[in-house]
Amino acid sequence: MNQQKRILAINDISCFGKCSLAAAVPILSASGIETCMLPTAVLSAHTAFPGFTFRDLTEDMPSEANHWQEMGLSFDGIYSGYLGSIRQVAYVEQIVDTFPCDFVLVDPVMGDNGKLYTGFDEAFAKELRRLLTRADVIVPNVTEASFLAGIGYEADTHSTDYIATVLHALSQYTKGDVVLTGVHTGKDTLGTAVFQDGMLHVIERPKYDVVYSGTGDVFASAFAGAVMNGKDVLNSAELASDFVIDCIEATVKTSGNRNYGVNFELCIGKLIERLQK
Ligand code: PXL
Repeated sequence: MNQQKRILAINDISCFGKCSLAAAVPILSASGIETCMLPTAVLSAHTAFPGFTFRDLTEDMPSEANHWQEMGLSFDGIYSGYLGSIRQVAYVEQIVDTFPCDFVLVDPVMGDNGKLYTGFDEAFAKELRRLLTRADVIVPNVTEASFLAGIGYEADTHSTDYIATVLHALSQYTKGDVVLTGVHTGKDTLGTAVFQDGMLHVIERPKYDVVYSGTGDVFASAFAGAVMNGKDVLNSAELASDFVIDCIEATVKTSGNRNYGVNFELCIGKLIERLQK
């Protein structure tokens, strides 16, 4: 019998830009987890690059899931990220209902720095809320959390009151734990707020002047890998925060363009070490 854990990763293929499945698959592999992929769209490059091509794969999703069902496939975890159309929310819900598993992770990919990414709007945010009810853990950044909660985005430093208000509002929509990334805890610090079993923990790390795209996907993938290896939500969020910092430090040394993402490939060895601790 194959005892290796298997996760279903629902995300796009951005052919260039080191995000989505291009980050999830190698990071989950390094974590010892088999990944079954459900691509939501194929883009020439992620949407921060003007002129990107976009092939919507919504129509393929139900037949792919049907085939897995016919094959008798099962998953230990399901991890959803960037969805290519509003209709995909309902398909992901069906998939979660069809393939019961121990761990459903929803990364409500929609925006960052107070703005929605190209292609998303408030209607999408409202639809995506439904998926939160099926999640064991959600990993929004502060922008995504504010759109989901229907609360204005606070720029600059995020006060403890603001974070508590957002988490409280989100708790209407999910019973799962919330791992809130990109919290500006201070001038020189960046935090991750973990709301686990009613308790709030804040993981604080040094802030870098540079902001790279795709770090949310790197975080969520490392987090998923750690949970699938039996670590609890808080330890997994700490591991993922430290891994993102490893990646940023490696990137600052080797590249400059923020849209090119982080050089996580150079840090895979460190990820494996962190998982073994
Ligand atoms: O990293 C988030 C992300 C995922 N997928 C696509 C994106 C983005 C962010 O811009 O454009 C296609």
